[in-house]
Amino acid sequence: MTKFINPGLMPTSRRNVLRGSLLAGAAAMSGAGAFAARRAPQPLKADAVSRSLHKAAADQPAESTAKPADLSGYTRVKQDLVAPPFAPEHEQVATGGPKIIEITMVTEERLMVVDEDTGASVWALTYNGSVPGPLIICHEGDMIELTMRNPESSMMEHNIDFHASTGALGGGGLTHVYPGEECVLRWKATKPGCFTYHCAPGGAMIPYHVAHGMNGAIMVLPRDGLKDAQGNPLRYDSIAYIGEQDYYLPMDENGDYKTYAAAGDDYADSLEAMRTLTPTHQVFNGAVGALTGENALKAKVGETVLMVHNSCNVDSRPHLIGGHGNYVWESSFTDQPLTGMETWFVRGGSAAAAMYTFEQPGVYAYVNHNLIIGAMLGGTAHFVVEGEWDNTLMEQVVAPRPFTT
Ligand SMILES: [Cu+2]
Repeated sequence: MTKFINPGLMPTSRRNVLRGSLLAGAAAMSGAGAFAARRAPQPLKADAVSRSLHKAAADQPAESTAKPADLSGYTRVKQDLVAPPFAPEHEQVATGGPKIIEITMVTEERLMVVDEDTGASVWALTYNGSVPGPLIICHEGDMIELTMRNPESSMMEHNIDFHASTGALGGGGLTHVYPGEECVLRWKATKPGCFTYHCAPGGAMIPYHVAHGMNGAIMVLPRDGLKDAQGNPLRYDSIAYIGEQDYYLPMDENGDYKTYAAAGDDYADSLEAMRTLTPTHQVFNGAVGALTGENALKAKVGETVLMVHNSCNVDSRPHLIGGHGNYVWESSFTDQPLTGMETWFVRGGSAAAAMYTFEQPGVYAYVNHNLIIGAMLGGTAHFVVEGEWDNTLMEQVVAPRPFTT
């Protein structure tokens, strides 16, 4: 049955819209996509009329000539997602055949303190309550089957665009969920590497949601694991998952950060602040100090850490002060890794991985080496490393003392 879903544009069917075939192209990015036209993005809860329109469209019989996916040969497993900076349980080298990995995400809107010193706060838009959203890990050839739920208490619609996936705006066209709705999306991970994912409801709502924390990363490992340029296996002992988040928090005429009663109430003020392209904060894992002090990352001398760095919106230049990126994958895991890097690059709209084996104990600062961002906007994490000092690598031959000429 054909339904006129987006009056004034073109007749279509529910299934065509679900497949995202109408969403490809610039129109969708400007907010004029099929969903955006039918269910205009808005900061407040969907009104009754638009919700019933959506329900009516959902009741239409699906029309498609596409063949059902052949799922034979896949094993179903569940992956329990965990909050950053941790990684879910996973194998570095895949055993058995390809898997359908079932995950669940809840789109949670929550008030978060960004900087305790100034009282800056944000109604964060999140996947599973954290900024960044949880790290997902699979192997090339696996399928991700995501159940996404938007609680009835939410003020906004949400969706998800996986940069690692293929088609339908990265799944964004198939996953718009209003408060009280859920959806299931399955997609095949065909490209090994680290990739960002983010909410993309349409128009200015895309950067609004991303700049309110609604982004995260997936790591798609080669089935036989990571390798160096000669094909030798590279293994890590632990993962540190770091999400760089730029915030544009509105201030009042006195220069104090404004507070809002509910998610979305800051929409107009935020858009004005975002237009400056000048973040008030650029933090790791949601807030100033989220990965320093008591929250610092822990490691031991001899431990190999894989640092997975997600930056959905802004370019970043991570640097481990006192250490290096022994192996760095800014692009596909099938590309040869960069080696011995002092600073590496995370393109805004992507995620990258860097591997390092700690050789000295002490505190290492992992920073955005735009040091204005690292030191003044919040882009710093700390590794606290235990172990024995190696005087061959470094020794304080003379401690600071007065001198005479
Ligand atoms: Cu969203």
